[in-house]
Amino acid sequence: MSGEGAPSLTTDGTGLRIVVVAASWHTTVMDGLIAGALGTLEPSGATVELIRVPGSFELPVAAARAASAGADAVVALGVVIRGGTPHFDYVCQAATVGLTEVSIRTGVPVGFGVLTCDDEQQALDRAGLPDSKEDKGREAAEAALATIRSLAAL
Ligand code: DLZ
Repeated sequence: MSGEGAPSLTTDGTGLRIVVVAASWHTTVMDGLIAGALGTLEPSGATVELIRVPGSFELPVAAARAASAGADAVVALGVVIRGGTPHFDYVCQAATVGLTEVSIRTGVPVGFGVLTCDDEQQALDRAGLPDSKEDKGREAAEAALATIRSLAAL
């Protein structure tokens, strides 16, 4: 999937409570994703909490708890890198379907910042680090804030 065509999104978080749930595998990439998300959310005026979980498989349950605890939106961050077994597919599927289900069931927007990559370089390219081409942590945070505003208009 290409990163070209990404929109410019409103990022006013005044009065909002945003929970960032972040997996812990692949430390360097995760540090970049978290910095990108927090660098968008904190200046936006939102109240921000960061919750760490072991892996991307655990992101949906943390997002569900954040939603039931009153978060206005959740930003989910993780990195899954393909290995030599089908495990990659199961973790990606669990995270993607789980986060989608949480968002639809609770009505709380979930910004999807889970990288699913063939190798570490693909992840580094999207991590918002100084040499990265893209910043998926920032994009997920912007999407979460913008979706809150979109839903409020309905
Ligand atoms: C087990 C596992 C593997 C092999 N790879 C990753 C990964 O690349 N990224 C990630 O976020 N998590 C990985 N995990 C851990 C699972 O997400 C989960 O934490 C464990 O299976 C324990 O439930």
